[in-house]
Amino acid sequence: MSPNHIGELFEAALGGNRRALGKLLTMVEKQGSSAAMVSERAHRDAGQARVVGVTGAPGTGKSTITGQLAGASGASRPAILAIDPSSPLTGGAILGDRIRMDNHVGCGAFIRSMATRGHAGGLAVAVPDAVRVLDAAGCDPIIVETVGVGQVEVSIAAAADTTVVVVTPGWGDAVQANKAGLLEVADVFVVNKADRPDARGARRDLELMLDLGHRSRWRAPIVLTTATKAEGIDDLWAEIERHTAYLHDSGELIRRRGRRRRDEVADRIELELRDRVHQIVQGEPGEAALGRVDRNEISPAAAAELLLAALKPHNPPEG
Ligand SMILES: Nc1nc2c(ncn2[C@@H]2O[C@H](COP(=O)(O)OP(=O)(O)O)[C@@H](O)[C@H]2O)c(=O)[nH]1
Ligand SMILES: [Mg+2]
Repeated sequence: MSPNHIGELFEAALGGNRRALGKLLTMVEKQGSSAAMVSERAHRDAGQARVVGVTGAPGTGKSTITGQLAGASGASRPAILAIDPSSPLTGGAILGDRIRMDNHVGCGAFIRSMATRGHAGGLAVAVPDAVRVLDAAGCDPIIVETVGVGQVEVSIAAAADTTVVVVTPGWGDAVQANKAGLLEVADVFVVNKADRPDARGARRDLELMLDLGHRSRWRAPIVLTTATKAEGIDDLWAEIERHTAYLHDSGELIRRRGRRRRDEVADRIELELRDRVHQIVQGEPGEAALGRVDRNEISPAAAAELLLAALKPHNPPEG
């Protein structure tokens, strides 16, 4: 793919062409040879959109809320990025999500599902790129839905300007969210399925946990919603906007985005190194060194030392 062609796709995407936008997203999703060029081009124009992460346990209502939020934002070009960490196996679930969202999205939001190919670490670089592409294409807000179960998923959800954590009444959901590390990353809490008994109890549990762990200047508000009836969604959007204003006024937005870029660079290096480690270990030098370990000629430590030489740069990187 030539830079010219990529430039044309961006022009078209900016003009509202969904197919062009879809093509660009496919390129960064695959992280193939064109991804770096797309990322580069997107980075120049990105930084305008509000990025909202929505996370929580499966079935809490994230997709329903996400679809509703896109509408409540009143924006002309909202985008939804639904991340499924367990993909090939649950392709059906993605489709289900899509249909559920489409039912609620009356605002013509651009919706895209993204799956991990191979290891979850790939998402840590593909998702920031996808957000960048949507941003450069003029989408705003960009709402990223992830299942808040693993470390990678939680960190992806937290790589937003505003992170919304969804829990439901009962079953010690708040406690589970705490265990998953979701309490620390929440800027706004949602107790969804407020049509069920004891939604207020769930709010009280959250308040107590927040009292214990509260540190920063921003205290995460708790909003009760019944997403299937669109109840509380306007309040939720209002809290997200209040948080956006806080981010701007406090200077936290600049700090947060800076941290995010630094994390992304580190994630990219880590991913690249991990690939190279696999290549080295599975390649000829690796086989040879491992053979010597098997024959008790050298220790695993010595083998690692030998193979590490292949990773070390001959010249220090240029700043
Ligand atoms: N009773 C009730 N059910 C809801 C509510 N919000 C979502 N649901 C249902 O919960 C199920 C899971 O919703 P979904 O949005 O797919 O959750 P996700 O897995 O977190 O994305 C669906 O059957 C929804 O219709 C709500 O406010 N009240
Ligand atoms: Mg979902």
